[in-house]
Amino acid sequence: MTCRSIILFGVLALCWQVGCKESNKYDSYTLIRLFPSDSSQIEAVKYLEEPQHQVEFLKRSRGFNDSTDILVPQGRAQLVEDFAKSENIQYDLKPNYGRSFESLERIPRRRVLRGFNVYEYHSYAAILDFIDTLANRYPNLVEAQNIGTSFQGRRMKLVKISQDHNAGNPIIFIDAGIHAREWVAPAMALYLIHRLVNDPEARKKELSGVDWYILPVVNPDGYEFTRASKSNRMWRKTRSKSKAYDCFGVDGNRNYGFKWAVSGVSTNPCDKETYAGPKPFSEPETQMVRNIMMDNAKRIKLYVSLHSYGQYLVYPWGYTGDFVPKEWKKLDALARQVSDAVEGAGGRPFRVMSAGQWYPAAGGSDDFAFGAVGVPYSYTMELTDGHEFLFPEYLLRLVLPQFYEGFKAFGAQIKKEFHGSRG
Ligand code: 0X9
Ligand code: ZN
Repeated sequence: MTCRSIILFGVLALCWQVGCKESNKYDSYTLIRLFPSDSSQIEAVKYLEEPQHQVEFLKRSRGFNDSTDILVPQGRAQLVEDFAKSENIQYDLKPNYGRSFESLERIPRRRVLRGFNVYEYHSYAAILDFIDTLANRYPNLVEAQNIGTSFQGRRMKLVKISQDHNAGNPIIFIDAGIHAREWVAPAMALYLIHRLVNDPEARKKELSGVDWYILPVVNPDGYEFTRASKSNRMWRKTRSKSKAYDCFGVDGNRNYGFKWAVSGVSTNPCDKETYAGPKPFSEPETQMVRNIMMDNAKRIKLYVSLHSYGQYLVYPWGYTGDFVPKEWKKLDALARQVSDAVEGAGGRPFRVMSAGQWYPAAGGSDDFAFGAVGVPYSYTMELTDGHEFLFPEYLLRLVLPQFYEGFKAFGAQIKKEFHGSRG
């Protein structure tokens, strides 16, 4: 080892232990929460979506008791404030937003001796390890199916939990983490796996007559990217490389092949948020989810895509807010049952509506499952509200068990309606 490499190694080791100051472009950004209260104010806020304002939209509001949250670079916050004042829109501010990014949660911890703590955020390698360990320990209950590799070559595994894989039971298919920065979604999927496998009650109820297929991280490349540095923490898309431009990533939830790109998408590969991709299913990650759906089309009775944040539970259509499917009452009623169950466990209720009534955006997995595959119940679940995408790790212990009650309600309905009905 040369003298220089010894010093470098020493510095890295020290950083690993005490944490080093990492430059983060979001340190100087301001989080602005706008509270538009009627449709004309909601309409006015759309003006900020024009690219010259350099505003990043974290969450859109429908106007009732909810905020539109945006991140604004240094020097532009005043313009947005002036705009809000001129439109009479209430707002609040959080300057130096990036300073609140927690770095500890990304430091690899020594987990080998402690096992896998479901109330922590994990690396993708640790997640795969957890899945393999369960599949080895409970071979009759858990199957880890290899479904392919991500753009950057990460292995993807579908976790199939069933007391009888040959019984042809109705399937509940859950995925999470299509959006890289929404860390609480994979955490929920992993907690769900943990409860279904380790809670003896689940074998008597949730797993009796119903199979659960869970894909905990749809976009592992993006997920690992958000873990790599603080300035990557707000990444949303995949990490594929655009052929024509020097830009990366597609919004996986605009990439599904049903009414692709008809609303709420960007056609610019360099757009940070909602680029729909060069064509439907351009991404290996969305192709894999599509294949799971198509291969099990007859048996999947419920599909839930886990996202964060905003505490919304929305159903098709997402591509339009002008109308809802004729089955909307059933979709709406089950969503309300789930919301009630979560509230009954001390959690916050969900805002229930069609996705398009929240804001229209085409190419979502929920619309594809419902419209193209024929899954009778299909939802996008936006977990948590407050803390934006930075939901603190210490609160997982509180909210994950509350959300689990919602999944029990989902399970009960699917069993009641479809068990024994065969397709
Ligand atoms: O915009 C999205 O993809 C989802 N919200 S998020 O903040 N997690 O990005 C909502 C998707 C709802 N479904 C459809 N629009 N199809
Ligand atoms: Zn999302």
